[in-house]
Amino acid sequence: MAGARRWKGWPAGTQRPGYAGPMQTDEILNRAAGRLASAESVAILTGAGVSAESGVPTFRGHGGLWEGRRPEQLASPEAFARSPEDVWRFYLWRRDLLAGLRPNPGHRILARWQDRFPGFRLITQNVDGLHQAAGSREVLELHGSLWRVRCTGCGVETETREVLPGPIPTCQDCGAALRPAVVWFGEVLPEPVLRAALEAARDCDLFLCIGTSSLVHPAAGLAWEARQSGAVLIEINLEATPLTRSAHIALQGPAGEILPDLDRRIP
Ligand code: BV8
Ligand code: ZN
Repeated sequence: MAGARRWKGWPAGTQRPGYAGPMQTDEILNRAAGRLASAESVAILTGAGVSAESGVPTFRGHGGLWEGRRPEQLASPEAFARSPEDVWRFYLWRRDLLAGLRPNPGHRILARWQDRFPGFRLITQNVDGLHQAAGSREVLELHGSLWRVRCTGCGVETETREVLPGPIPTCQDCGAALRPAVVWFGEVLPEPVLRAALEAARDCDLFLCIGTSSLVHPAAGLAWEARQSGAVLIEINLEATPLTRSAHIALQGPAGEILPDLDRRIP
C-alpha cells in the first residue's frame, strides 16, 4: 500500500476510540456467564474486533483498513482485474504485518471453550488465522484465509506462510497469477462453510457475537438467524452496532478483557 504505515496499535495514552470503559455491571456479566454455563449448544461469530488487541487493524473503525476508503476498491474481483498489483500490495502488506502478530487472551479463551461447552462451533469472518494459532479447531472461515492463495489459471489452492514474491505472485504449476483465497465483495461464500454456519446458528441455544460491526452479509445475518431460532443472543463489542438492539445481553468493552472475565465467572 502506498506509504503504508505499520500498524502500531492505538496512539499512546489515548483512550481507544469508542471504548467507554467497562460499562457493564457485575450483574450483567454474571447473567451472561450464567447463560453460558447453562447452554446446551454454543455458537460464536467473530469479526475483526477479536483480533484488534493482537494489533490487527479492523476494517471500519478508527485507523481501520477501510477507514475513508471504499472496501470494494481493494477487496473485489473488479479491483483485482483492474489492478492486481495494487490488490496484491494490500494483501502482501497484511501478510507481512500479521506474520509477527500473536493471538490475544480473547482468542485463547475461545480455544479453551471448544472443549468446555457442548456443541461448540466457532464461525469467523476473519482471515488472519489467529483463532487456529490459539488452538481453535474446525474453525468455520466464512471469508477464507490470508494464508491461502488460489491460482487464477489452474485453480490450485495452497496454504503458505512464505513471503510471496511480488508484485503479482504466480503459480509454480502453470505460471498464471495467484490471488488471495479470500472472499471478496460480490463473491459468494464457500457453500459448505456457510451451510455449516447456518446450521450452527439455527441449532444453538446460545449465540455469542464478538467484535463485528454486523454490516457484512450474509455473515451478519447469522446472529438474527440464531435469535429467530430461539437462541439467547449475546454481543461483545466496543460500541453499539445494528445488532445491539436485538441482543438479549450487550457487553461493551474489549473482547480480550471481557472474555477472560466471563470465563472466570462461569461456575
Ligand atoms: C455475497 C475480504 C452473494 C477478505 C470481506 C445483503 C444485504 C446487504 C449487502 C449484501 C447482502 N448480501 C450481499 C451483500 C453485499 C456485500 C455486503 O455485505 N456489503 C455490505 C458492506 C453492505 N456482501 C458480499 O458481497 C458477500 N458476498 O453475499 O455474495 C451476493 C453478492 C452481491 C450481492 C448480493 C449477493 C461477501 C462479503 C465478504 C467480503 N469480504 N473481506 C479480506 O480482505 O479481509 S469483508 C470484511 O468485512 C472482512 O472480511 C470482515 O471480516 C468483514 C466484516 O467486518 P468486521 O469483521 O465486522 O470488521 P469491522 O472493522 O467492520 O468491525 C470491527 C468491529 O469490532 C467494530 O464493531 C468495533 O467496534 C469492534 N471492535 C474493535 N476492537 C474491539 C472490538 N470489539 C471488541 N473488542 C475489541 N478490542
Ligand atoms: Zn496454476
